[in-house]
Amino acid sequence: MLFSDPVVLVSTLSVGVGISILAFIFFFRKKSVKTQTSVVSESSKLVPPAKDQPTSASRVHSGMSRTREYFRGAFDRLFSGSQGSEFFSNLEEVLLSADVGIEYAEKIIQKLKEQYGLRTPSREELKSSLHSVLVSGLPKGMPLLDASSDAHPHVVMIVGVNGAGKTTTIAKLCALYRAKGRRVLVGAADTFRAAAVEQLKTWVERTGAEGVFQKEGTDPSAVAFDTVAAAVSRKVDLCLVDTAGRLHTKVNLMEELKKMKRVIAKADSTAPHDVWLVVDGSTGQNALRQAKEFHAALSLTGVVVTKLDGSSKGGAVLALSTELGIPIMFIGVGESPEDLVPFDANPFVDAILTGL
Ligand SMILES: Nc1nc2c(ncn2[C@@H]2O[C@H](COP(=O)(O)OP(=O)(O)OP(=O)(O)O)[C@@H](O)[C@H]2O)c(=O)[nH]1
Ligand SMILES: [Mg+2]
Repeated sequence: MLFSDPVVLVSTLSVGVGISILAFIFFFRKKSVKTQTSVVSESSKLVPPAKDQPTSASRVHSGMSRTREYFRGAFDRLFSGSQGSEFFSNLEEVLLSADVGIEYAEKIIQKLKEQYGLRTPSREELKSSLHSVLVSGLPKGMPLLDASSDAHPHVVMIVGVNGAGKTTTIAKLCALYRAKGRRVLVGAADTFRAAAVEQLKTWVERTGAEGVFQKEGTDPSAVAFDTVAAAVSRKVDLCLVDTAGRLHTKVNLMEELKKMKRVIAKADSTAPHDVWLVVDGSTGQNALRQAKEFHAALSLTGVVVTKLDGSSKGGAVLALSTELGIPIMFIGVGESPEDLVPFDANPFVDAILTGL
């Protein structure tokens, strides 16, 4: 017999057992892979619906990350050496580098010195004192313009130098007010570039707003007049007039905008109800200079500060609101439509000082 030889028997048995073990392992590996796959697909059915959209405060928090990082690094250096009056002059440098502006930086240091004398505060103390000084120096958040209860239509002229973010801000405002169910009409009074009109048209269509668009080269004031006249006759809630940011000279730009403001009043004697300046927050002291010039020419009623997400100089917002005395209406902290957030002092200062 084949198995009469014990050696053959043992080796045959071992081969058999080996094959069985391999088959066993193979079977169960396959099964466990299968099981795993099915668990993954089962559990994917259980994934909760997409989380709520980030809140305004969390958008501001992530948008302000560069400014926050700047302050964290600067505080590390500040607390690794200097004491007393040298500490305060170093702190003033830190504030100036964040574009807080000289006048406001001096005021902040003055208040801190009153509180601490020549004693050097601890990091925690400084953080909490700065928080209260900054929040108390900033105007409280403006109530969000409720376009439904105001004058109909509420006309806002949007002005600013080229590239500041005017058209993008208008697109974001369309998204914001359309989401609140308001009827919004936009006028493309930047007729110097065909691309500018097209850019606005796309957003108007995407958000379900309405628009007045005319040929490139049309007199911008004529477009503004037609826009406001259409807004009045259609009884929309909010009317936004986009303007050009670049003309041959700055004098031309200001004169054109002043003329437009006068012409808008011919279509509705109470309009424009607001003139908002859009400034690029990453340009720091330049933004402040621009704001002063535009304010002198057009009597601004509000400022929108954009591109804070791309900058470590978020202090410009502090300089703008404290030195000009014009309310900051919105801040832009990113490129998506929801990244235009009504300005509010508390979450803004929190976003800069958290984790210091
Ligand atoms: N990261 C970031 N980018 C922004 C923000 N706001 C605007 N931008 C970008 O800035 C650029 C210029 O924006 P526009 O809205 O075209 O600027 P404008 O003021 O209308 O410019 P002109 O029409 O040339 O006068 C675009 O690439 C926008 O996407 C913001 O808050 N964050
Ligand atoms: Mg534009």
